[in-house]
Amino acid sequence: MNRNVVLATTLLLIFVAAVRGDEPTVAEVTHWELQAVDADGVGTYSATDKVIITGIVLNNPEEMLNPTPGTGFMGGQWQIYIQGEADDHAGTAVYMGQYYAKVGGSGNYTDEQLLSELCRINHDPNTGYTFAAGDRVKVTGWYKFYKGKINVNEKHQVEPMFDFEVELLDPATGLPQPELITLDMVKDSNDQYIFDQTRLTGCEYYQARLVRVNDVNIVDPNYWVPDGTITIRDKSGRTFPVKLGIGDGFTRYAFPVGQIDVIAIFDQENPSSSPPFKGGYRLWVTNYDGNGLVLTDRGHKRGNLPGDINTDYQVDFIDFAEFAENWLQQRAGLSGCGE
Ligand SMILES: [Ca+2]
Ligand SMILES: [Ca+2]
Repeated sequence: MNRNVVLATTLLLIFVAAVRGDEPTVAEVTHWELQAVDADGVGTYSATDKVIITGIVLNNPEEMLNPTPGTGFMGGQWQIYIQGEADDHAGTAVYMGQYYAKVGGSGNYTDEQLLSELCRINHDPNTGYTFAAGDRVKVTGWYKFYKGKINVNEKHQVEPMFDFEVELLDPATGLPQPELITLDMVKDSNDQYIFDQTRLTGCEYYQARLVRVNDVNIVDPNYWVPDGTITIRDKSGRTFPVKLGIGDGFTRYAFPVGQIDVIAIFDQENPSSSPPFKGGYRLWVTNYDGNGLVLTDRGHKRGNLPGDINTDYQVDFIDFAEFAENWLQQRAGLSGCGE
């Protein structure tokens, strides 16, 4: 073929590929780029079909949403938050669910399919390592705007081409230092959420990142249950909702009393699915270790007594009763993988 024919053929192939759209476009983006919003809080990123993001995993997914197949409206679910590093001051949630057809998606995963997918995304494909909070990872996937933020997800499609991949960059780098905020940085003097489209101040600046709020108290401890939402209040009278995860600490321990600190993922889930998306901000604490002063799970268990399930530094019938109650339970997506 002469050079003109080669050029013409190449252009034709590019044109055909573009028209057919058979290869999704993908680019590595910062969380900051991915989370851009307009004046109504609607996500504006659309430069590529898929994105590649990197950062630190902030939570263990099974302490946030129940992965067990068939549970809840969406069936088994899985979600991690990934925080950007250095000057990438943003973060992104990565979500997967079982029953996409309930929300306009292409179908549902069977229980077996869901378990297979959970096993896949809980482990590094190159080493088999089980991901945990504090790992540096790379995620490649599609994305979809939902109630105030752009999530990396499967766009509610069950076909394999919509899968996302999680890969390990560095294991056990540790959680980022939570950013210390006061409620007057995210609530105005009328106790209303501060929304700033530039994301340089207010709630948007902290979305999907780890924050710490000091010297607050819980005003409605009757909502202290797994997956419940409590309210904290500071000395100025400003309040903020704290969504509790489903970590076992919320049943094991009483709520911390008096003035406490809170370490949490700053989240947004707008009450409405239509704009504006300027509300629904909340702090999400996925587990509590019973320390009494800080609403968080420090992740450094004391005692070193095997069998001390409730970590009260003695092995006795209380531990045994819990052991018996949970006998033969398996954690979906972690147990039975690769068998
Ligand atoms: Ca937002
Ligand atoms: Ca014990």
